[in-house]
Amino acid sequence: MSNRLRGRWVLITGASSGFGAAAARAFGAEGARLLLGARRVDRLERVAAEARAAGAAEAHVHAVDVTSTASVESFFVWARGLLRTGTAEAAPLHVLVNNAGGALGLDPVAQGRDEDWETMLQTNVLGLLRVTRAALPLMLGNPGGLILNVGSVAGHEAYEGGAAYCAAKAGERQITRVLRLELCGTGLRVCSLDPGMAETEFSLVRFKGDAERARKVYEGMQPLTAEDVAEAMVWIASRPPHVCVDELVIKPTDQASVHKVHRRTH
Ligand code: NDP
Ligand code: 8X3
Repeated sequence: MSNRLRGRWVLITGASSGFGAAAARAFGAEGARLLLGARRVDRLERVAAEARAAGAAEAHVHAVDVTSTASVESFFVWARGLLRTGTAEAAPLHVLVNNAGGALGLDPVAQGRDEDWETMLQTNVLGLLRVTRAALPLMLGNPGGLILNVGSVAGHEAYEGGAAYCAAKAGERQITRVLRLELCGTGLRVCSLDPGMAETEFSLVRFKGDAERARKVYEGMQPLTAEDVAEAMVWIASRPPHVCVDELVIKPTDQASVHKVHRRTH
């Protein structure tokens, strides 16, 4: 692995579990400096300790709820303090991983719940916009930086019960494309990393704590792990500055499409 990430600042939202936590450990192993956000600070503290043990030059945590502009703004006041903006030692933010998000429910539109729809759009779409708006001043002027948005195969394919989540991840994909156009010429790179089935807390959250229903999602097939996805994130971020991975779809070998998943019966 190159040492392109050593000492670089990497900010990860949704770092308290799943992809975000694995990303903190993986960027940590590259010697990066980490700014980690999510709502569960106790979990973030644990992840930061793991990232430091893996080799992170620094790992700092702060609460953020991406559904709230005020929360995102106060998170960035904290982040700017650590980056020491406006001082002689000011350091740019090199990588922003917009990962916070997820799904709630799998109800058909006819039975859909407003609060689920609103949360999915607030986190996956508006949260990503809020965080990106706040991060951009810390990234502009530093070519080679990367905004890495976590999308999903749900942004490419439709499935029953996925109306709001598929819409949200299609929205993420379009926002990524818009940013790619808006930032062309700044040297900043923008990527949508779009995973298929990965066993994290995603399904537990989607099914509101129903562990048995969550377990069944991956029954008989081998899903991606959070580490598989984090490894892809590090690869994308450590390409040379003139290389932008615009979109990357990563799926389990057992998943050919959202509707075709090979499951072993024994
Ligand atoms: P997890 O549920 O394990 O992680 C989700 C993370 O998002 C948690 O750290 C959670 O932290 C954070 N989060 C959720 N809501 C908010 C909020 N309002 N403000 C701040 N942070 C928030 O799932 P994954 O790791 O799988 O999911 C990460 C991303 O990957 C999501 O965007 C998801 O949609 C996407 N994805 C997941 C796939 C999968 O199969 N697992 C496949 C494709 C994409 P906290 O609760 O502490 O705030
Ligand atoms: C998570 C993968 O297929 O449940 O984004 O939408 S899927």
